[in-house]
Amino acid sequence: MALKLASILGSFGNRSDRYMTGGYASDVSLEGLFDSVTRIPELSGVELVGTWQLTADSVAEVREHLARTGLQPVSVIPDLFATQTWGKGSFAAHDAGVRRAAVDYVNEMAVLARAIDCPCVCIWPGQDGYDYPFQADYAQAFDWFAEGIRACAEAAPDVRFALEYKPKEPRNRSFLSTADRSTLFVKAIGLPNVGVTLDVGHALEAYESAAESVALLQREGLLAHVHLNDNYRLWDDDMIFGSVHPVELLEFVYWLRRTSYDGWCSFDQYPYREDPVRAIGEGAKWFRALEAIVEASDDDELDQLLRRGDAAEATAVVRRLLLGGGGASVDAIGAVGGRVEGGA
Ligand SMILES: [Mn+2]
Repeated sequence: MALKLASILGSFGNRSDRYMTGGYASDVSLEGLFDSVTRIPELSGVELVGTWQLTADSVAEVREHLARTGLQPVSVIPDLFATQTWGKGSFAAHDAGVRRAAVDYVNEMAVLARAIDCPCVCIWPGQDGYDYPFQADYAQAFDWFAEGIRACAEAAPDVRFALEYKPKEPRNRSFLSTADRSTLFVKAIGLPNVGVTLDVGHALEAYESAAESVALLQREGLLAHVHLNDNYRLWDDDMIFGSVHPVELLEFVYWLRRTSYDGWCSFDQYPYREDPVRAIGEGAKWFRALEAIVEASDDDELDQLLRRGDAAEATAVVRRLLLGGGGASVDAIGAVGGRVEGGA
């Protein structure tokens, strides 16, 4: 079964950074954004960001475009990062008024999500973190953050809240930084409709094995949403999925399948200088290609591979899966594995 693929809608619009503040392209209308997504046949869903695409004023127009294109609303991402109110934090801001405003705003976004029949609110608390030593009371911030998310999740028990971790940027250090810490946060919140968004690029940047993070989050029943991209590991480059780390991403896709993940996988690429339809379309082809390799592989063989834990055999199997018959044959690998198996 192929996993459902979507994209963040704004990636098809103008893209800016702190140098090219006006953006590398031109602004695109909501209609144009939706039309771009329909040009990638692998995609069947979209994610909408508050302020930029989904507000009380735009909800009727969004509904029209969803109906017109047949695209599914996958998640709504409250804008907790691009509005000046949140410049020094949202759920974990020092200012109690800002913390209350974050809860109120996310409550409103849950209502808008319902209004477009979207089951998930993906919370990326990008401004909740710190930049300098002695700037944050870490224990207090943890409690503030958990209290705020708990209030939102209790107010909308029919909506799934997926917390997206990222080690840094825009803050030098984020509070919600890793899969492990996200697990701690979600367990402290203790509500069934709160889970985790695994952005594969954020996992790489956090020096995680994205596959291991899938395994951990699925073991805890917490994997609620997935974002797809790639990077060079030092920064959230948001590059074409598969372009830099095909071996690790093969393992990542394998573990999505092995743990029976059946949620959405949504592209969170940010093609600064590339044509978005081509760049995100290429990511979709990489995902489907890796998925096809996993589909065609022998489940028992890979089970046994993991059981044996033999490094050279593991790389030989990866080489064969990715590069085909030019590598070691299955039989040759089996001979190595067979010898080890006797002692296991
Ligand atoms: Mn993301």
